[in-house]
Amino acid sequence: MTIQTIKTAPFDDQKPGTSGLRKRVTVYQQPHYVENYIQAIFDSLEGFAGQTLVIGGDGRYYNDVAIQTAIKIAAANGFGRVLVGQNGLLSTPAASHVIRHHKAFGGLVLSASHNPGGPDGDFGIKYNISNGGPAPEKITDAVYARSKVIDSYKIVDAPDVALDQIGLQRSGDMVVEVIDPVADYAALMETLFDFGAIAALFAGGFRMTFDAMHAITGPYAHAILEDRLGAPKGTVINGTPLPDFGGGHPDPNLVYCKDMHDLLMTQEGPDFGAASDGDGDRNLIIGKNRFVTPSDSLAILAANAALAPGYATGIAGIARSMPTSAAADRVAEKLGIEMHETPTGWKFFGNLLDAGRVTICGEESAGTGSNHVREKDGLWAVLLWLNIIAARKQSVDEIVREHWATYGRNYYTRHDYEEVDAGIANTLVDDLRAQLPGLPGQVFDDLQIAYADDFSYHDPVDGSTSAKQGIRIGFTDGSRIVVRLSGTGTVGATLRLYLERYEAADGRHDLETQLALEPLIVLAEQLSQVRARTGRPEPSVIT
Ligand code: VG1
Ligand code: CO
Repeated sequence: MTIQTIKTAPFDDQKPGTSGLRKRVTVYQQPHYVENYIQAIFDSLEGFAGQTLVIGGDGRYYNDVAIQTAIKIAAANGFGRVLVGQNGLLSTPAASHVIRHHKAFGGLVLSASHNPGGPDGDFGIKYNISNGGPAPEKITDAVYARSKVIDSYKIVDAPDVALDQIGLQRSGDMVVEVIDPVADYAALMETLFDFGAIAALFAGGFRMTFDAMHAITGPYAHAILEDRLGAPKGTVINGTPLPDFGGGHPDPNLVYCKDMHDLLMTQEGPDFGAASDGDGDRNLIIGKNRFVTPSDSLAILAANAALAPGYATGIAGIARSMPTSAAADRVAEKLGIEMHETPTGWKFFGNLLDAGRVTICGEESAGTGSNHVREKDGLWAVLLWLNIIAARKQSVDEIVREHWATYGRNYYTRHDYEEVDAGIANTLVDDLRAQLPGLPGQVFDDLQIAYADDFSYHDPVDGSTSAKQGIRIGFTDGSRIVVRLSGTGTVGATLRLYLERYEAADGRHDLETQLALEPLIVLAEQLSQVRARTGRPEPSVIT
């Protein structure tokens, strides 16, 4: 076997964000860009000689090229075995499961999640550790530091692997095993949920539509929903992964899934609609005449988890990202279990899950998951919803209304201002931060500020601190305004404004969300001047 050491010069922009290194495909296509980054990852790890590395991605443009490169660099660096999904495919949650199930040292997840794909779209690489979860900041910081000084990488001079052929091959001295991307994951789902009850639901005429958005969940949804659970053929739409996602934007929100939403608001439409994003870790849940806000979905799934066999003994605790609404907190309080508030990004849930302190985690960005893997999991959320619907024999709308009548409702919305000038966005956040000390106690109409801070997280398991995780302005009635900058964008800056108001169990639960939050929207503008400073009359996306 020939191991080549190739001289290279560092790039200055290989800083992993909220979820790996995401860049335009054209950035990744620069000579040595992929090689440098993967070598920087391996240079930041210890003890992987002879161990297993999992590789898979969401099938987007450049997946195939980057995977062949990754395999050759892994072989040259001394990994003993690579497990790779057939045709390079693995959803993010399935990759997490494969890492855990096969006791791998770690894995490379190739995805830019919900960002568009294709030659002009985005690409991404993320490293996950042996627990199956995204590498913690200690590692991502080390990777970035290494990437700034790297001067060579190692690669084997070997032919490409036939990614379409399941079974054993070699790259240099390293074993490469091409695996069925769905089998392990589908088997895991079967241990968690009452497949018999869900199959009976479909057999009884319950109808759903699942939009895989031409992305990774197609093969998983076909295999699980249609083949195993007996949902009629055609239940899964856009089920074949395409390198450019059919030209679409694989983000399962009300903007890109508007047609499904509108269908669910009609009498003729199905009973249940769901979708997942590019890499399969997000979920959209819509019942007939009822869109479920991700923050509410987290709370409802946690409150009802014990109805599924995998969680029948109850859950240990719940964790949510800071901008996610406090709806889940009320469930934790009632169940008498731990509740944790973490910074945005799944990597912060890993320690809590590993320590057994929480079972269910979620983010307002349509991510929910549990201790079954260490990533959020779109299909898992869909299956838990189906299990709950089957067990409670109620519609989504009834389940949501009963939840509010028990716990109260947290009206919630997120306003995104995408691709704004990075300088303006940073100054805006700096100026807002400077105002924080003077805000507590101030009254605006009937809203009184109780606290105002820049969120700093102290991990109770490893003792680490992550500062500057977003600005929180909390009010005495439980309302909140949160402002933070996205860490996943690839062009300019994206400002996220999160707004929340609590309405008690006996209060009004049928207001239109944007109207219910109007006073907070106005106050947020007054304090932050997002619209004035960016010159944007309205948000690019409202979720
Ligand atoms: C966004 C979401 C965050 C999510 C992250 C990755 O990050 O807000 O909740 O974990 O995307 O999700 P940011 O920094 O842009 O706000 V995914 O589905 O892109 O892996
Ligand atoms: Co995703």
